[in-house]
Amino acid sequence: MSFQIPEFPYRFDALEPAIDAETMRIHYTKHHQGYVNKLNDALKEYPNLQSLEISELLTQLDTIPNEIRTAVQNNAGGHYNHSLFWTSLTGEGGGLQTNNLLNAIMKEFGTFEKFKETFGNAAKTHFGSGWAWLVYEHGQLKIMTTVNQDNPISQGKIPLLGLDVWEHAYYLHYQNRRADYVDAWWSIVNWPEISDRFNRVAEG
Ligand code: MN3
Repeated sequence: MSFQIPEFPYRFDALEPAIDAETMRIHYTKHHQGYVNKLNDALKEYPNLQSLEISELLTQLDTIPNEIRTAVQNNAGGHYNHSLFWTSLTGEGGGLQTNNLLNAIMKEFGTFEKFKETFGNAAKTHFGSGWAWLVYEHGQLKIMTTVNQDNPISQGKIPLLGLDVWEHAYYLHYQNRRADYVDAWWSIVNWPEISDRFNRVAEG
């Protein structure tokens, strides 16, 4: 058994103009596929780890043998993060309606605009490669960032929405203008999907 890249959930041009087709094509076929390949490579001699869920690898990093731990952290993380990223986005529109998630956001951040501002600033100011996240922990929503391909689940938090701020996610179209990419990205967030995730963890 080896880890497989999930099917891409829409056309590469589905998120234009926020994210261009060529960026999406390279991001999925080269970067995401690369993480999957390197993860399988790292686990080649460890059949017991190959049968775990990707989330299990990331929540048990301290039990992974030393010689492959960094490779697993980076590449299982890259696989998990990108799988979540594709399904967090849509070209079909779909804003956040009044629902449990919006209520929780208002409770935590005051207004939806304030939430966007705080999350956006975290994404824009994160130094170097990494991700900005909306996570759920102990009944609360929080905003955080991680470096490289680290994922909040390794720190006991449940990721609901993640924004890839690696240059490979935006550089072809936006060059150094990460802030423009972050601002445009809000228009393609799949809020119905994020709301479903929130309802599942809030009930669980
Ligand atoms: Mn990426």
